[in-house]
Amino acid sequence: MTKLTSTRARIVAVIALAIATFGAGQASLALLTDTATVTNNFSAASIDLKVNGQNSLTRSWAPLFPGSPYADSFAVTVSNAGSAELRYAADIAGSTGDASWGMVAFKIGTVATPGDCNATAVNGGNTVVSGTVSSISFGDPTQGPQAGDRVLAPGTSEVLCLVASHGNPVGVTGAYTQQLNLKAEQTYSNP
Ligand SMILES: [Ca+2]
Repeated sequence: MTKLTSTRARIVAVIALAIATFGAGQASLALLTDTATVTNNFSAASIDLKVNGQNSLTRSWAPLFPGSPYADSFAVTVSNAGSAELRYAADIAGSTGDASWGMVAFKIGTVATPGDCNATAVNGGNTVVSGTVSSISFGDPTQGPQAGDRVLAPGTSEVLCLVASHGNPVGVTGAYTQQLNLKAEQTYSNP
């Protein structure tokens, strides 16, 4: 084969390949195609304890007049805004003030709605715990389930009704700041 003939043959081969490739491309445009997608989202579980929808709140109770009957109440909706079940306990560590407030009774009960919160409702069999303004707790924040721990499924809530009262609080003076600490933990695999 001469050199010219060889070159011509190579050119013909390249053109043939180009035509073949173009043809294949034309054929693929006629095929039906489709896709489907599975999006997999992963995340860690959460527990999220709220009081009246917040992480903390402050309530100024009615002022007390020494020697006059005292009673006031406050409803706190405790909720679990997380994705996993929790259990919680309560203590008043960190409270400060005049020790005379220890003679004022303090009760925690449960009621159906915040509007149901008053001393009569709590004393009517819905009491969770009875103590005083300066000494009250329920459950145990120690890891694991203990008597008095309260369980909240994810997305649920309950209304705690706090009641302070005294029939004749002679000798109660000054101020007292009670720090009611609600402490939650996951229940899953615990233990
Ligand atoms: Ca516990």
